[in-house]
Amino acid sequence: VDQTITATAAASGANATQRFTTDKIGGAQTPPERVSELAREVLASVHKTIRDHNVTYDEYNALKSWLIMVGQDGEWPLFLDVWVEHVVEEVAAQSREGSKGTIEGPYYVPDAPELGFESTLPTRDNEAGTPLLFQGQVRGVDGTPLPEAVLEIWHADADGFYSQFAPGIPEWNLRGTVTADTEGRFHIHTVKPAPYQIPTDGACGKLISAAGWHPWRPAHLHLKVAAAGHQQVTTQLYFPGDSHNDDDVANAVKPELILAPTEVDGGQQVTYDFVLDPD
Ligand code: MBD
Ligand code: FE
Repeated sequence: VDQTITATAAASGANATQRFTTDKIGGAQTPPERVSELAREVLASVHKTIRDHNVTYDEYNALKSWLIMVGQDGEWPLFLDVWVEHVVEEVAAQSREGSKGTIEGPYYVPDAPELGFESTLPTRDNEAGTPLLFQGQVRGVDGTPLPEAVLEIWHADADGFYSQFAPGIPEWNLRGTVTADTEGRFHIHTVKPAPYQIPTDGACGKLISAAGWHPWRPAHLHLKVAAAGHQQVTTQLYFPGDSHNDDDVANAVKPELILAPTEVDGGQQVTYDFVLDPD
């Protein structure tokens, strides 16, 4: 597939920046005292690093030009979701007892095609990858099934690319909004995603190579699971044996999120149940 040739950091960064500004801006106003305290502390930790390491003017200018490049490449969503979001998620989830969640990442798109409780995600003819049946049940913390729970699911294809962010993939490929049955059950047919490599030709890639890190995330399914009267959980599910489950560049793997698929005729099958906290 020639996506590997045409997918660029700047193009997927521009798409992710556009998505973010459309979907996520306009939350509650942060009071000035809190802005002041948080900004002061972040700046103080930068100042401390400079003093502790005798940072030079050359290094300061390298940082400045790299920050400019992050913006030019549209990689602020990627940079923040890879290196910062996992701690925001950790803090946000502190008081929840239902299913573990993890970060959303930069590639969620709302309003994916609506599908029934037993369905196949939009795929191309001859979509590459091992067929996967992902099924389970959504329940409350007391074990009650949650009828008509809604599962939004999105994931990369077998080349590691996301529709609407990499070029040449149909708009809603491997994205869907699945409504569970009256017992909260769902059966979703898709293909296994490939491990994801964050773009190496943009600012984030430059940081990774300059620091001698690696750009990989383990293969994963993204989900948002919601039901009336319950808190939505945003999560990702991973596959056993992926070498990056232990060193995800985005630090978003938790043991509870690793699936246990079995081999079946023509592919793999896995059951994973979700538990949602009340509102
Ligand atoms: C991804 O696919 C992803 O899920 C995250 C968190 C960051 C970058 C790419
Ligand atoms: Fe992802």
